[in-house]
Amino acid sequence: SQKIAVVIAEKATEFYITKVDSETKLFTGKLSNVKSSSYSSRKTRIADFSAFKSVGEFVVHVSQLGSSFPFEIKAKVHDPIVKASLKGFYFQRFSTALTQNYAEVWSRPASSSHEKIIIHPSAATNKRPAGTIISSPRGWIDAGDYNKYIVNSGITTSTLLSAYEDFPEYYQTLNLNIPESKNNIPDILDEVLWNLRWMLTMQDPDDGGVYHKCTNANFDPMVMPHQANTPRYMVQKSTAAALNLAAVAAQASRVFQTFNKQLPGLADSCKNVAIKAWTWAQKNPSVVYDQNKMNQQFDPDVTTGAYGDGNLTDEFIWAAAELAIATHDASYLKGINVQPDENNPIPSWNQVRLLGYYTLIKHGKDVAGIDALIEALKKRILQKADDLVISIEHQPYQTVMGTSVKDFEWGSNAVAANQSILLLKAYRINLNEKYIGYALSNLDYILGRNATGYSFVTGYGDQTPMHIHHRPSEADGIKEPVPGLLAGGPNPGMQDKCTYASSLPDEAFVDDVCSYASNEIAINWNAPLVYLSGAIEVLLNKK
Ligand code: 9MR
Ligand code: 9MR
Repeated sequence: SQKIAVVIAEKATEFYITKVDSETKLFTGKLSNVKSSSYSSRKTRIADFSAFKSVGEFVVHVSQLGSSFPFEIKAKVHDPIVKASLKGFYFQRFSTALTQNYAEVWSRPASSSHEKIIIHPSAATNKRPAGTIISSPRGWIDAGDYNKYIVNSGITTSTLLSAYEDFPEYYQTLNLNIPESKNNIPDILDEVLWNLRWMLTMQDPDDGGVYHKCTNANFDPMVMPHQANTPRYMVQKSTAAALNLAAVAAQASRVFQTFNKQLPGLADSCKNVAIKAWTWAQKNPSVVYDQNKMNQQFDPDVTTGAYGDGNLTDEFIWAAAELAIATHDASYLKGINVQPDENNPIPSWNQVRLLGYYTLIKHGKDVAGIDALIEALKKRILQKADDLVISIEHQPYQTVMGTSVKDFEWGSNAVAANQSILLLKAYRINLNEKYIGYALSNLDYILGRNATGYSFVTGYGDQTPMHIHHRPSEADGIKEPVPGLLAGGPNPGMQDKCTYASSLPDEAFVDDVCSYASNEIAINWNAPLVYLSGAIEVLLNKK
């Protein structure tokens, strides 16, 4: 595939490549014309050595300027990233001990604090009055904190399920060395099950409503999971939570159908859960989670992540799409405006419209009467993909990421990964290989071809975050952070008010544990990295 390096210098004109400990020039090339950044005074030139095809470890040099970090050219070069980013989910598991044979130096004791969850007054019903104790174990902790939020779990779990659905042969062979590796279910699905089983506990079996989150009142201090023992609550049901569970449970029912032997009844119960959650949302279409308002009404106040979202039209589209496919019943789409329009934001925890579109495009042929809709959706996705890449030639790092200043938000690295997923979905529609190259540009961005020079995946790269905002990594006494976790990335919002070396949109990142706005990790950021790196592995090896 394309091999390029970015040289930050206006004057240089040539580059060459050597082995790591050698001066023999193996390849010489001319640098491109100057590219300017729209965010800083930085000028770059591109060293393109795609024509150099030797396998090995090399360095790029520019006379009088310096040398790159060593890098490898070989087949399956992203395979370690796929495995590590998936294994990152194992490290986020709650309620279980991580033992040395799977977790190496990052082993840790189990925590039982999610086995006794108190119904918060905001979530009280006749059958489950405030103070009732229920159990809600398992699941992945959201991020650097020890709480579990249905909304963010939704897109995360769905993205991993989609990675499997889109590339099943690849994931069937992937061994992550997790406790379930020897069962006859692909490891990626075993990992999904750890969270799915938790998500199912978030539904009130009585009315089908879904609690927004399972959380303590205030964020824990920087301690290990088994030391985080303040009371945990089930907080207020919300429409967003119901629709997230409806969508994920419907998708899970489809995926686990073929594993009915290993997991008897799971697919059917997921379908029932999805329908019940959907029915609740139909009856309660606008129960927004507004944490401030809730705190005015109920005690104790809850100050952890809100994942509040005032606009639920996209959640309805996503859940309706998943249910229509899971039940082969197009009537779920009735009464909802599924028609594509101009407004198709890149997926994130509060923008899930495209997740519904991806599913309809892939599986819609199973449902009668929606052919015209699917054609319209395909056109929209292709249009969106073409819009994303329109100015890539002029970009200083030659990445799709960063063409708009809006890309640099809290968790910007997930914006990059989700842009690439969109590009790969476009590739699946018309098989135009240019989209694979564009998608790869953002994987390169995440792994170091960006204005900070950081590879944002812990443990992978020569310059990679050492001080992520992640309680286990901070409290375990091990120098290296838990590996395979994706830091948030540049975020000029700098909401944490830490000291950053730069506030420029593409450079506002600091490798400091203080910085939860640029250097936390989160499950909804790791999942699209799994999808992207896995897809790239599959698609480049096919060529
Ligand atoms: O650790 C918390 C992190 O997981 C959240 O993303 C972040 C924003 O909600 O908040 C962090 O907690 C901080 C709190 O908001 C303010 N006091 C300091 C806490 C972290 O050190
Ligand atoms: O990723 C979330 C980001 O979009 C929000 O702007 C931010 C503030 O509400 O919260 C982020 O999510 C955090 C969550 O609230 C608590 N756990 C850590 C998450 C990642 O920082």
